[in-house]
Amino acid sequence: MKYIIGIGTNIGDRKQNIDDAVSAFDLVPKTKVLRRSANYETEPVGYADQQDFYNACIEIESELEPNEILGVCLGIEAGFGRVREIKNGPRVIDLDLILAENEKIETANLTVPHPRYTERRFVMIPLLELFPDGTAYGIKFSHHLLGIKGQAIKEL
Ligand code: PH2
Ligand code: MG
Ligand code: MG
Repeated sequence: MKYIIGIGTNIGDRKQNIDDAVSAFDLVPKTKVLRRSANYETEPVGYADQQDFYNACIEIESELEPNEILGVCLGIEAGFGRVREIKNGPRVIDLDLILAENEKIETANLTVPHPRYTERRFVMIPLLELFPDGTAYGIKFSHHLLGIKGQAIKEL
């Protein structure tokens, strides 16, 4: 199955953090990174008083199940030494499972598609780069961009 992972970072060397996260996905068994968006410098959303983020999206292909991919994301985050403090606050790396092809999942630990991705320019713009016609795995998403106010973003 193919997955879209959203990557975000605003602590330390943000470009290096994204590179390291992508390399980490490539080391996961039965998993390969298919495509990677550009990096984007983005205004913080939800909690303003912090450094700008770098964001990107990758498309991976894996034989692992969605809940296993969630575990992979949390494991890589832990490997970066991520500590969870302020909600929406600074983080060395954040790996969010955005799409699992066109599957809909709602369990205690995991909601896919990601419940807020259509409200976030820092996810939608990299996703649109990967899917220029605005449809991913049959899910049309690009029209949601019209509803997003503010959230400055710059391709790097
Ligand atoms: N992640 C958040 C909250 N706010 N803002 C930007 N620009 N980029 C993010 O990745 C981000 C955010 C929660 O995960
Ligand atoms: Mg996030
Ligand atoms: Mg997260």
